Amino acid sequence: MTGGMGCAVVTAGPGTTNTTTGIANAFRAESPMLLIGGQAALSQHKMGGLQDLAHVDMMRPITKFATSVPSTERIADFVAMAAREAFNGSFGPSYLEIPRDVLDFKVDLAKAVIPKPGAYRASTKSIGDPAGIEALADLIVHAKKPAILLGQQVWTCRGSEIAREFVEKLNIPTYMNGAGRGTLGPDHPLNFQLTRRDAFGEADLTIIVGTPFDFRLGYGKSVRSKTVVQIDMSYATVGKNRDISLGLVGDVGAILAAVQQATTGRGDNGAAARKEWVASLRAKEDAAVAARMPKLLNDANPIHPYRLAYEIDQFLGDDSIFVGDGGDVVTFAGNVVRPKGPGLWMDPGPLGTLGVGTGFAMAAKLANPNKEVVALFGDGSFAMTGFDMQTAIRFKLPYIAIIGNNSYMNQIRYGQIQKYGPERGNVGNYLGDINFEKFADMLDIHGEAVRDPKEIGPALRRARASGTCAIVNVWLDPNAYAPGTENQTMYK
Ligand SMILES: Cc1ncc(C[n+]2csc(CCOP(=O)(O)OP(=O)(O)O)c2C)c(N)n1
Ligand SMILES: [Mg+2]
Repeated sequence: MTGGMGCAVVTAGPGTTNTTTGIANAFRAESPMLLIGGQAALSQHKMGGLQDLAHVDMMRPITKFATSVPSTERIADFVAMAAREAFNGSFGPSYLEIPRDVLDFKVDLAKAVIPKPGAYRASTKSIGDPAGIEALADLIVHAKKPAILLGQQVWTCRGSEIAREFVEKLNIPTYMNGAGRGTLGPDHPLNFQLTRRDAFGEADLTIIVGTPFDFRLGYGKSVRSKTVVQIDMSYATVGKNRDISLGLVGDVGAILAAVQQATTGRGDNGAAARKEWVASLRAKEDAAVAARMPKLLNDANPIHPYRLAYEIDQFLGDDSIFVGDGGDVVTFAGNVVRPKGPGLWMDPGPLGTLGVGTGFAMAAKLANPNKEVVALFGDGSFAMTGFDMQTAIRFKLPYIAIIGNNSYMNQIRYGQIQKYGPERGNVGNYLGDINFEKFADMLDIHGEAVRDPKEIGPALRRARASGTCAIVNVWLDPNAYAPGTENQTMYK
């Protein structure tokens, strides 16, 4: 959200265990952050002190760096070390445990190691091997049917503008995922969404930028073109799960800028020869959008989740930050809701952590006081952390919580029905009909329930007008499932 390192300070024991899911989420999502936790005094090490636990062992597999600080003189030095590690390769979380006596002890300033801000680590804006830059420029100039996928590192590196210029100058059809969404606005002529399978099958060159070959790309299998180039901040990610024709490691924005520079002066960079390719994909994309439109405009009652997703897409302003936190309902929204610009999309990420929405919404508002935050929750997901809305109210961080309420944990229910038969679908997944709008009364904020699809838009506008935190509880058809859920793509 800020581009810099987030920092959280928590107590030892349960304070630290409470952060594990958040830290694990940051680890998979490559978010730079520093967690500082307490520990019993070193003088009572392993004696059974209050809140004593093996925190460092616990944090090691879910951080890039985890250690205990051995002395007061070295605290600042360890903070610098942890920060350096958080920005090493693809970003991520670091953890420091500071025992109570190390924290309380006073030392002579002259004896302390205190790295200077700005002087303790190098720039991360590396372009990697210059030969790789030339090689990719060469491939692009000669490609007749290239396609590109812009992943979240484009946003992490704050390379959104560079990426937009890159695809525009080189005329390359563009797909986006994760926090890379919004790099091109919804109406940009090179923004494609529904034709990725066609494009990655037919392309003579596919460039994957800042997103791993993980489950979201069928571990690389969904990229079927002959020439595949991968650009990533992490050396360990490039070439993992599938062979590549060329790999480039460094800051993805700096690399795209250097490659574009290397293509300039080489005729028209091949851009004109790609017109037909772009037009043929555009025709397919338009046809797919038109074929889907009746589903989005569905005015059935109970409300179809596609209709809710469509109404949210229409509702979002140019600056609205969209947060998705749910199962099936967010899978529906994933293909319909389009952020209007870069940095306006937050989702559970590759760890798939439900319950992130409330914290994400607060963080988004804290980092962007002038932007509206709109969060879509499943009813199950809202129930996990929704109560913390009172924290948002206390800190004056308003956001609109839309609950796609189908009374079930539907994404899991679907899988259970498939595996164990219809009579077992509800086991563990039925949540009941919860009138979440009444929670708004308790908090003294705006809340309402919606059962008529035509009322979604007006209800969202009333929530916006309230200026406070608001809850819009939208009752959905529990027997509609997203195509992604039906195909169980998250497991493939
Ligand atoms: C913290 C966490 N717990 C459980 C899961 C597994 N899970 C994935 S989707 C889902 C259903 C969530 O229900 P809801 O938020 O109501 O969304 P729906 O599928 O009904 O739209 C669950 C439990 C998860 N991803 N994260
Ligand atoms: Mg649900």
